[in-house]
Amino acid sequence: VRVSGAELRPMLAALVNIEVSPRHAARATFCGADGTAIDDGLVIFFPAPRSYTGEDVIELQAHGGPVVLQLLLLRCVELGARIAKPGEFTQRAFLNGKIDLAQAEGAADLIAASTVEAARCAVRSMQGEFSRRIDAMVQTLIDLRTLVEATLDFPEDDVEFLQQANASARLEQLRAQIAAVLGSSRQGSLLREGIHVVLAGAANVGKSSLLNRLAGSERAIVTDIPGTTRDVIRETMNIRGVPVHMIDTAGLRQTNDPIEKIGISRTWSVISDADLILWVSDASRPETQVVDPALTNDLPVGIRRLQVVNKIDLTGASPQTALGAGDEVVWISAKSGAGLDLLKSSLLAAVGWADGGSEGVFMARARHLEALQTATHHLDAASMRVGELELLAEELKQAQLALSDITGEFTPDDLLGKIFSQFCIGK
Ligand SMILES: Nc1nc2c(ncn2[C@@H]2O[C@H](COP(=O)(O)OP(=O)(O)OP(=O)(O)O)[C@@H](O)[C@H]2O)c(=O)[nH]1
Ligand SMILES: [Mg+2]
Repeated sequence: VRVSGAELRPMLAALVNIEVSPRHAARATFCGADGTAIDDGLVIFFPAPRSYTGEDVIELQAHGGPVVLQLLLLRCVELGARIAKPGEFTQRAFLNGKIDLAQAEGAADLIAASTVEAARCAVRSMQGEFSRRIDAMVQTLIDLRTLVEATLDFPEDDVEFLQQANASARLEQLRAQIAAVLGSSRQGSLLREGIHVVLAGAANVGKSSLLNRLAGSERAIVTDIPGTTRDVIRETMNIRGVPVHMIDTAGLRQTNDPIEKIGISRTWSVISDADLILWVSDASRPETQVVDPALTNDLPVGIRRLQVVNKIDLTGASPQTALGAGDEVVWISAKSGAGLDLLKSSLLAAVGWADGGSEGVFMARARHLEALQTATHHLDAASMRVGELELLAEELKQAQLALSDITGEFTPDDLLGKIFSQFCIGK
């Protein structure tokens, strides 16, 4: 049980039966209002400002069990506390200047991480690595702006002054830096959100078999009867550290079966939300390899496709990848497992995951990517305006504002509310 607030010493004195020295764990009896013992455990007191939230913090470690913890919580409430809102501890840490917004988000992402790689990236953001990169760019921007504004104030020195100060070169350097951070952040956002992959194709080609093989469990029913899968089946798996939400669907074919028809219409609806479609076909039935033209024509832009030719054990073909007409093609056997490593590599490459592990990758959220893109856009404009000082000054200013958004220097309250409400209670 964790309590944070101003002046918690009186509460501490009422809660435990001993004197507690700051930041030392001590064994204590947790006392009820009438002095009876609620539990026997560890207490740690962090006086302000050296605590997670920057306020006085009391941490009680009890034996657990819902009733004991409930009693302990009620006792704290009796002594003046209230139940925390989701993310409120971290929100206070942010408001008291202990961490910046990107670090707070790193904490939430660490808690929610679903793979080891994702956790590693999140902890780096939480410890401020991402923020430091952003802050360094903001600092460069401030320096550049100071130069430009000074030149504006003393027009007689004008452009030569800027040239002497190497303004263009510094601007170019900054653009390279932001491009690098944006690249690492895109990788990180894959780790955070996971990739949505849909298995689609004709009936009986082995979509469900492939799902089972990749998931390492008999998740979906497999039979030799075409039209086996009807409902959409979802399974989250970890492919080389990247969370992949794999969706198995009903095989697309003409049918009069009313249940299968519903399944096929569900297939179409999940296809439109995917990041990547694996179009599965049967090596021994070439007609299944023709990608449904409806799929090509009606797909929303931005959804990538990979063709997977399955059942190569039947034809004796060897596992390989090649560029077909537009799409990359991978030959595999869900039955023998041949070609699966190739498929995993192609799948990750198709969504932009650079296979080099998570080193240097930042756990970015959509709002970070947006801010980085906005800043890039203004810096691009700035680099074409080096001769027009007023416009240059304005573009640099906008770029700085966009970047500062990431660490939360000027973040509006409603956005803060939204960010912290996504945390769990007690964090
Ligand atoms: N020889 C061989 N058979 C396979 C392979 N993959 C799947 N099969 C067989 O193909 C048949 C259909 O497999 P499923 O995984 O149910 O195919 P599906 O595409 O999900 O079929 P629907 O759900 O009906 O659309 C089953 O008998 C599988 O055992 C493979 O790589 N090699
Ligand atoms: Mg199936």
